[in-house]
Amino acid sequence: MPLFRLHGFWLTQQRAESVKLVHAQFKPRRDDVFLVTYPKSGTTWLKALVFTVLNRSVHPVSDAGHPLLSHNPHGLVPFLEYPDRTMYPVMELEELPSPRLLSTHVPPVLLPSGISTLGCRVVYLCREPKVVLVSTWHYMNKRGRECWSGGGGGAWHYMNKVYRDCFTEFDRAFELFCEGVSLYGPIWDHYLGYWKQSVAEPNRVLFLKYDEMMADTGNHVKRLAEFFGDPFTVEEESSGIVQDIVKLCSFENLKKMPVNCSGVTNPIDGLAIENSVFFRTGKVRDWENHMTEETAKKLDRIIEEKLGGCGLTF
Ligand code: PAP
Repeated sequence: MPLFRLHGFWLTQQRAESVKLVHAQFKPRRDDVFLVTYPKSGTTWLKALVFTVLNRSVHPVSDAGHPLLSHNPHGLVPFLEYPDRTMYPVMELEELPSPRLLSTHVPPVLLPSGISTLGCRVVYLCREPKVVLVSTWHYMNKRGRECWSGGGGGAWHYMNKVYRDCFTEFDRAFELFCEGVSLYGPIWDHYLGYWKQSVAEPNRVLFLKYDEMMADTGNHVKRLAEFFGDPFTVEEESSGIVQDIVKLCSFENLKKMPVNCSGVTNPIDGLAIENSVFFRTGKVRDWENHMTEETAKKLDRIIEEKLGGCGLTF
């Protein structure tokens, strides 16, 4: 896929245009909350969890009309840079009422500067890099296949031909990833940028890991509520709300919901995406099915070296 470097990060031309527009035009508000991820690091899950925690008084978790029962999490927490901002103006975000819950995949250098100067809260979720690569590879292949079989416009035919040619070979995707060439990559610079921010400003930037969240989701739900200055009360805890949130947002529960089995979410680059593509296996060690121990060690070594003893490990 033709990628371009913007401030050290790889983006498609279309994505770069969108990101530049956001950088120039988006006006952060002090009470905005941003969910930030490298793609395929658990964005959908984080959106579900934070939306539910923050809106628990307006939308009780056990409510039969809870928005997560009828919406994919991406439909509840808009991205800054999607859909394509050359077609869907950044101004659309200005119409949202405060406090806004928004998300993005951009690295710190491409975030509108007001986000840090105003002190907006950021939750960053990262994931073991080998699994991110595997998840990305499946996603690209699936979307490419779907569009080839389902038809689509000229631009999509072009994009999908590119996906098909470049991404069906896992080995090639692995090589590129190791060179730092992937959408929003290098992944290590993305991780490092937010890691440093979380160390410098722990009350503003919360840094989470997918595997740890999977191992003890309940504790992470509590951490999120505390981070937003709205911890669960004793009454809430004894009512079992934390467990209810964990269950509502779990991979198994969301995956089987009709809206996520057959629905489509808001357009990315002008074309709707099937919600089911956001739910594949939700496993923590899925790389084992795709690479040998030796190959895995190669990427581990690169990641270790690039993170350079900053304290972030996988
Ligand atoms: P995005 O970055 O493209 O928006 P994102 O949600 O990060 O999507 O990627 C999807 C991954 O999150 C999938 O991982 P997999 O390919 O390894 O399976 C998907 O299964 C996983 N995922 C989606 N929802 C959940 C969830 N509720 N709990 C855990 N993992 C989830």
